[in-house]
Amino acid sequence: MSTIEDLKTAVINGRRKDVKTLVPELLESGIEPSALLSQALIPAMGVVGERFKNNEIFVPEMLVSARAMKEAMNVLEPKLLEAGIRPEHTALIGTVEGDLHDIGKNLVATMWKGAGFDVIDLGVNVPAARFIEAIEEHKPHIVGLSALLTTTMPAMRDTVAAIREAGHTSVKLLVGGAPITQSYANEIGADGYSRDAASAVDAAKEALGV
Ligand code: B1M
Repeated sequence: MSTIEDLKTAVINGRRKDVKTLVPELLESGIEPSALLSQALIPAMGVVGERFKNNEIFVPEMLVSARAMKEAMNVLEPKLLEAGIRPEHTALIGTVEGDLHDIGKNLVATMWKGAGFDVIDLGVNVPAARFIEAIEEHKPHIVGLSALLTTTMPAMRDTVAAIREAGHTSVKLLVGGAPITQSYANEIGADGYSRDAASAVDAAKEALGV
C-alpha cells in the first residue's frame, strides 16, 4: 500500500505521473487532503529548496518538482474547497513584479476560497499598476501580495506604497512569502502578515475584523 512518504518522494523527484495516481489513492485510503498538503507536498518543496541551496540540483529539477506539486494541487484543491461557504468578501492576490513563484500564493488563494472568500488571482510577476487597476475594477476588501525572493521584497514595498498613493486607503493589504517577516510587513505599512497559507485565513479575518 502506498504511503504519504511515497507521495513526498514522488514530488521531490518530479514524478508527475506517480503523483497523479498517488493522490487519489491516498485520499481513497482515508487520509485527509490537509494531511497530504502538510505532511507530503509542503515538506517535499522544503527538501527541493535545500538541495537547490546546496547545489545538489538546479532550476530544471526544481521546476519538475514544482510541476509535480501542481499536479497534486489540481486534485486536492476541490477537496480543500468542499468545506467552503458562500463568498462574503472579495480578495485579490498576486505575486509581486519580478517574482515567478506561485505555489505558496496558490495555496493561500485556495485557503481563502475554502474560508468563503471570492478570490481573484492576478498570477505572478504582477506590476503595482496591475494591482491598482484590479482594485479599481473588483473593489476587493483584501489584497494579498506574495514574494519568495529577497530581491523582490522591494517590489512588495513599492506595490504597497503605490496602492496607498493611488488613494486606496481602506483596502486591507496582506503580505507573505518565505523571506517576509512581521517586522518587514510593519515596516512597509501592510495591514497583516502570515507565515503560511493556513494562518493567512486568520490574518485576513483579523484584518477585516470578522
Ligand atoms: Co525558486 N527560489 N528561484 N524556483 N524556489 C527559492 C524561493 C529559494 C529559497 C531556493 C533556495 O535557494 N533555497 C531561492 C530564493 C533565495 C532568496 O531569494 N533568498 C530561489 C531562487 C534563487 C530562484 C531563482 C533566482 C533561481 C535561478 O533562476 N537561479 C529563480 C527566480 C525566478 C523568478 O521568480 N524571477 C527561481 C525559480 C524557481 C522555479 C521557477 C524553478 C520554481 C517555481 C515554480 C513555481 O512557483 N511555479 C522554484 C521553486 C519551486 C523554489 C522552491 C524550491 C520552492 C518554492 C515553493 O513553492 N515552496 C524555493 C525553496 C523553498 O521555498 N524551500 C525556491 C512551497 C510553498 C508551499 O511555500 O512559496 O514559501 P512558499 O509559500 C508558503 C509561505 O511562504 C506562505 O504560505 C505558503 C504556504 O504555506 N506564503 C504566503 C506565500 N505567499 C504568501 C502570501 C500571503 C501569506 C502567506 O499573504 C498574501
